[in-house]
Amino acid sequence: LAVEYGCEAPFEIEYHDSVASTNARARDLATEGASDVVVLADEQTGGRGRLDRAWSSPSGGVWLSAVCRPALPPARATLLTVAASAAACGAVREAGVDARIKWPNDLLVPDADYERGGRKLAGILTEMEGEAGRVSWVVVGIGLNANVAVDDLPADATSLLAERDGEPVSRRRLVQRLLERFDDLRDDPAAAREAWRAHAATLGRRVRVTLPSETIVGEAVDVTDVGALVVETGDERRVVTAGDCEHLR
Ligand code: BTX
Repeated sequence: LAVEYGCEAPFEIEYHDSVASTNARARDLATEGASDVVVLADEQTGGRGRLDRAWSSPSGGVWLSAVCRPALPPARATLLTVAASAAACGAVREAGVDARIKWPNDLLVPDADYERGGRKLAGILTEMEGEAGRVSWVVVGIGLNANVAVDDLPADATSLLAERDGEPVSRRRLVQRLLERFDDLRDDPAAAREAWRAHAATLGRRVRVTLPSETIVGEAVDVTDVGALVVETGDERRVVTAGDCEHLR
């Protein structure tokens, strides 16, 4: 795998042919003090999404996790999720696939049959640890269905291989571009927000956001520089920092 990749990325890369979860491995490295390291696997046997949901990670995908130590208060650590989605979306678009960002953490490819969103191409899982009002580490996990057959993925998912009519993508170039963009955007909240907005599928849509304690329905009108969604419900503006979001039209 290291030979296939051979990236000159702004991160040191640890390669695995197969690993349970790159996020779990990255968390271990983070607690040992690592920084600016990326764990990259061809296959995950126990990939995870949010809320401990399973993430299918067959061989041929891009499953990676970056360990970062940003000088940020915990409330701003979600900036890294914004930077990662914008970076992944940009890299995918360079590979010729029209991906959009669905708040908070999905890349979708629009599909005529899926007017409420599209098929899921990628997902991002950010985990962090902080103390005394400071982030000690953040692990940003990106799962991108690159050279994977759709038969090996859940329904409603797609892959770069499928969207490119069976032509495999260069994972080396994809990861290199993704990590370069991520490195640029993670220190530049204004640029990250602009890049995010440029590719957003959620803005201007009517959405239903499910929070642990309530459900908000309204129009998604903006995203803040740390990635919170601004929803207009008719009588008020709500700023939501996390939750599951459904596009209603
Ligand atoms: P999520 O909780 O938003 O999405 C999980 C849901 O997405 C699943 O319940 C399933 O319906 C669907 N799903 C599962 N696998 C795939 C897939 N390969 N493609 C499309 N849809 C799928 C999103 O969580 C965050 C996922 C992060 C994955 C990365 S991979 C590298 C790193 N390591 C790790 O264990 N997780 C992250």
